[in-house]
Amino acid sequence: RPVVTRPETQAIDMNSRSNTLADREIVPSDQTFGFLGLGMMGSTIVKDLIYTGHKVVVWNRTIDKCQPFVEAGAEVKDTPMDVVEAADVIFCCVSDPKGAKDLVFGNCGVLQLKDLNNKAYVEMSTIDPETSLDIGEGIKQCNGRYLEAQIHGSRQDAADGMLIILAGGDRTVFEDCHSCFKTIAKNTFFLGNVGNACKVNLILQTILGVSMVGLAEALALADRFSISLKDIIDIFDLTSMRSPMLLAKGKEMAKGDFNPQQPLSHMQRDLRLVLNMAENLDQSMPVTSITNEVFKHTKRLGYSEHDSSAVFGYCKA
Ligand code: NA7
Repeated sequence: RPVVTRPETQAIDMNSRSNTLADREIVPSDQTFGFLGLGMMGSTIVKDLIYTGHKVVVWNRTIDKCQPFVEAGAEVKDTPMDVVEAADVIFCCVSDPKGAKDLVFGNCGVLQLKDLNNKAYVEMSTIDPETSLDIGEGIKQCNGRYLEAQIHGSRQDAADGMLIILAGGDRTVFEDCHSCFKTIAKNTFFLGNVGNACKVNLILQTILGVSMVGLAEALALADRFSISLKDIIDIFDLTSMRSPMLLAKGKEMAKGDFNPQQPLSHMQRDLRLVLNMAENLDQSMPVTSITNEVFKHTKRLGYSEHDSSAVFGYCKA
């Protein structure tokens, strides 16, 4: 087994701004926005929301991560329920479906409030359609409005304000979020009912995961032949197969630089969600199944917190 060191956790730079913000005329909504989850994605998004003049109330499980946001002007609350009390629109952006459900249905969770009084809840964590339907139903039963707003893009895309928002559910919430989405995304799609945006997001992740393993396997073969990976990538760049994502990932693989833009554990989570979704439909997905196994094994080698491109580590081993 190769010895794998964990990637360094980068502190959020509260002074950095995406270049794109200067070109966007953003008139901040006068509503109060709650934000649950200040991981890499959440903190980057909140930083820009504060910068563009939104009033923000935050909560994070590890409370220390809230401090830079207090200094930037956000209010901090002790529990998700407290955030909901203080805000009109509440975003959630945590690691996985279980975390997303805990924040809604758990102790001190959103639904402890019983009457949400038409407040809006926006789920940004990557989740499967069933989880989204459950959360949406819970919110609606407590007189709230629900939108799934899945974020497609890397951590760098978030830092650049270049995410793509895929939304489904209550259209009035989608409209309430207009100035927030304009701050963080280059494109926003409303895809209809709850569940649709989750499906589209996971389908896009399938394309990404399968492509990444194909690239890693091919580059590992080149490496065995001692062919320069740089040459392969330069030639690949001239072909009709070229894509910005595959080029970027190929360069990372060649350098062995797996700085997490989209952590490998998130990619494997998404493939697992895709396969569960397909299982319910009896849809055969042999290539995705194998891709999932490759990512699972790469996790076991210690690359969970590295970028998904670290799958090259498995292919080379
Ligand atoms: P990170 O940087 O790994 O951050 C994960 C966040 O989720 C972080 O704030 C965690 O809190 C929080 N988390 C995880 N599990 C829980 C539970 N059970 N309860 C409460 N909070 C939790 O991920 P990213 O920011 O890159 O991505 C977040 C989502 O955006 C993800 O779904 C992507 O697909 C899209 P912690 O700080 O560890 O206390």
